[in-house]
Amino acid sequence: MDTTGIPHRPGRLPVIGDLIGANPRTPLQDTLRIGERLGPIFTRKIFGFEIVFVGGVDLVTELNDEKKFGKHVGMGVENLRAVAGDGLFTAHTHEPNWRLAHDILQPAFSAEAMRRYHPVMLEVAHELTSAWDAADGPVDVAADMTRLTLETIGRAGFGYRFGSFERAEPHPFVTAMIRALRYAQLQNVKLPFVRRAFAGTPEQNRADIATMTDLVDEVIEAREGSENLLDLMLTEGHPATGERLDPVNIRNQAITFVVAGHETTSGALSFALYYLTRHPELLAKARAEVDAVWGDREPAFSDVAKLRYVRRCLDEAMRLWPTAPGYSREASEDVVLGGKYRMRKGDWVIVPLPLVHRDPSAWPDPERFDPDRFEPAAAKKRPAQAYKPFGTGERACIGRQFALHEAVLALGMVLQRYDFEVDPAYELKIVESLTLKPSGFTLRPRVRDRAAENVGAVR
Ligand code: MNH
Repeated sequence: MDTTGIPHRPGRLPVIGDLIGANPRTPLQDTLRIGERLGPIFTRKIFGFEIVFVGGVDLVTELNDEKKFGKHVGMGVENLRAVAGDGLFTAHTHEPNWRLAHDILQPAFSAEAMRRYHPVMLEVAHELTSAWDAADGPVDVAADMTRLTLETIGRAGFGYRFGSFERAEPHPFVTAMIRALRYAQLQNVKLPFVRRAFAGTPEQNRADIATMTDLVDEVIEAREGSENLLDLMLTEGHPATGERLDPVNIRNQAITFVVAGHETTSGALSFALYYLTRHPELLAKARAEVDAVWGDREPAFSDVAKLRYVRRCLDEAMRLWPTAPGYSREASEDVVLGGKYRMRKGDWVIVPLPLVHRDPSAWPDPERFDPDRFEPAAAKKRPAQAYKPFGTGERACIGRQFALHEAVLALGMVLQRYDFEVDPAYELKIVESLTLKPSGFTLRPRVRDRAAENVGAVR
């Protein structure tokens, strides 16, 4: 698009542009730092390749208008097609397989489907608490939340057990996936030697993709015919036309759902625990809710949505660190954005969500962790497009309800069962792959002594 008049960092150089200071490991955090100074719209240019970023709520409200814009499959997402092909996340909206798969898979995310997943989610949450009961030192929160979410999507989606809690190291699928995601993301790095140093070799990448596809093929082979995602894909046709998904697309969907179905939820749980353990008074409030609503019972399906405050803690964690940290929007006609910036049909911009979620016009004191922002009365006062952790429009997250049920359930169970000893020296450090997660964040969980806590309180 025509970028004249859009701010950029001072000191842009010929040829390399804004390269200096750009860290290939932290593109999102670099963009945040730059955006916080430059305002609601800005560009970054590296080797003649200029990208427009839009983080202001007003402009994003225009971009989220489905009549004028749609999802752009570019940058990070385009590269992922090497891994996930025309799976739901990486498909172009105009590819027939997008709508076909969307319509076939929608029933797997209905309220009724969530009810079926609940026992599986509960079983996996118990594996987490068993692991934490047995831990005699600090636990790596993000690693254990990844075990939880991978196991949950494996079992609920595919009837497959990764055995995450029985392994000291991640499952080989996860190791291959993390490397393949990093490889895909770093294909945007323009300097070949930097790219190779950070991303690994094409041979390694081919091997990683083979590890993933082999496992998925094995899972499809071994399917036991319960009512899960895989089952829908293999047995159901389109609700209107009866058309079925082809085998290559099913494999792409399986990889997509395993990846999209666990990384983000794991990060959201980890950030929520980070903020709650940094704010003991908020943790106490969340736990009081769990105690009041669940007591020491195991939660039934309908108990999960009753944890309104726990849910707000997750919402607020995903405001500060939306674990899928952005999306791209493409003009579907010639438009003028914000009455100023000309976009031709096909021009696109990136929406870095942590900037949208910190726009001071919608979020007073944006850096403060405050779950009460999500009380219904407060939320109603905000512009509708100020909070988009699950994306927007018809290409928004299909797994939202799945993720929220799983995350509220797991966080509720953890608050119900443990006190936490924190490492006071820890400062939040965020690793970027496709998603965001706290790095090196540990807690020491201790099973609560309810009887002792209640002394004096109950008379
Ligand atoms: Mn999910 C799309 C965030 C959990 C499966 N997801 C998206 C998008 C965002 C997103 C943002 C839109 C991306 C874009 O516009 O390019 N997703 C999340 C977050 C969580 C999450 C923050 C957890 C927290 N997602 C899940 C889970 C599943 C899932 C769980 C599956 C079980 N997400 C998807 C799929 C898509 C998607 C599939 C692509 C949907 C489509 O384009 O039709």
